[in-house]
Amino acid sequence: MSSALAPGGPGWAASGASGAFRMDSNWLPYHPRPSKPNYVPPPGAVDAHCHVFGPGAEFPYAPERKYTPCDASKDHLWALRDFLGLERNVIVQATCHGTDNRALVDALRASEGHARGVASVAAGVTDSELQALDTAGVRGVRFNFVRRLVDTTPREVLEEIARRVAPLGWHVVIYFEAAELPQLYDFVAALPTTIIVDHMGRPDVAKAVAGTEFELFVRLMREHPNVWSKVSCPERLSKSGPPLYEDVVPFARRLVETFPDRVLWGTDWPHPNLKAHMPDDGKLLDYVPQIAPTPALRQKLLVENPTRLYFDR
Ligand code: 0GY
Repeated sequence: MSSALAPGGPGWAASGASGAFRMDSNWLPYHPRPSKPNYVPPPGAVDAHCHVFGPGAEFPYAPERKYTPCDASKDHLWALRDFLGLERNVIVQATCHGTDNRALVDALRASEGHARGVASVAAGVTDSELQALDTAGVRGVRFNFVRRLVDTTPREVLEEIARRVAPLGWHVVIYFEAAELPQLYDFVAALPTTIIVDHMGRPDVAKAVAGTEFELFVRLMREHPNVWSKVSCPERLSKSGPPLYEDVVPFARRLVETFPDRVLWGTDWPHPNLKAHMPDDGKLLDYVPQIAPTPALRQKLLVENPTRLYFDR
């Protein structure tokens, strides 16, 4: 890693323009000077939800995208990983790249085994394309139901994709809003792979942690041992705000304590679509002991669970 890229260093600042692309004017770029976390993660800790964006001049953003981001290169991601004391990344294909996984694959190949990926694929993906993604380090596909991010894909198409990737040992990462879960419950429960739900299914944290909405999500995990959750993105869910995001803590902590072997954590760097507040990535790491209050829980959350899911082969 070039030290010039270190967070806060001269090469760190986000570029809002690249080739033919300009970051949306109502967007915030990633944090210009993340703080060094007080919490020191255990050896082998994984950031299991983060993205690379472009650079757009090299890896163009998809024509069908709903937003144009700032560039966020693989080298910046590695610099953040090292700065935060993490060792590995799981890079999730973001909707601004559609089903063109070239930026993701480029990052995985350059990672020297320190990154795995979650791709987005179209209905017509061939077996050899899936095999090439697998060789690069892809271990899952992402289904996105968040309407501001994507146009709808028919469920039959998604079911077919899940059937195609299951023999590779891949899982499905699924992103939805809590209000959608009643309609999605049976679809999710019937998928034939391990399922990872992004950001706890985006609960409304103004509601009770033991209320009907979050209970449905807990029931999904309780009744379906193949369902995991990311306990990431307090900054997206919180109404009380930074730096503690204290209103999100009871939701994440409940999942970590109830399902300690099926939770993952990630920064979500470079934090797409944030318009009011950009989190300090160091503070996001300091949030981990709030939601995983013992060393044993943190070892599972940051090391054992993501390693088992992504890095055992
Ligand atoms: C996230 C959240 C968001 C965006 C995407 O792929 C994406 O564009 O996932 C969001 O806007 O909530 O996990 O990065």
